[in-house]
Amino acid sequence: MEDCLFCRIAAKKVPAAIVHETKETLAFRDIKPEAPVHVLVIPKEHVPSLLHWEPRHSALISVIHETIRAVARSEGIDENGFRVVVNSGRDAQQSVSHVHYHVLGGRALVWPPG
Ligand code: DGP
Repeated sequence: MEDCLFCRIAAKKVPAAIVHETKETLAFRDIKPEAPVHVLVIPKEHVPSLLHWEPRHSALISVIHETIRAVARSEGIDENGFRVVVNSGRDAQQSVSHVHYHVLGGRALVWPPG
């Protein structure tokens, strides 16, 4: 999708600090980090939000989880722990309509989130 920011990042038309890539997924640093490690994991396919995953995506969802694990290991946050957040819709303040998994770590995270 030409007008989708994360599609443009996935297509390398908009620069991003990429930390991990597979054929189907991309992981890059969030431009406004909320923790020492703040990486976004996205499918390269345009899926607007968590509500738009379909049964045909089950293998892709599995690759998303593998990508999250690879990022946690390469960023060195796997041992102490990390958080994965998916904002979905207005009340959760989803600001980019391309599903993305925030991977946050590198400090003690408070709970509950705001
Ligand atoms: P959300 O609020 O859950 O939709 O998160 C969107 C995130 O995307 C937010 O934390 C900031 C990040 N972001 C927005 N624009 C860009 C960009 O151009 N590059 C990168 N790397 N991150 C971006």
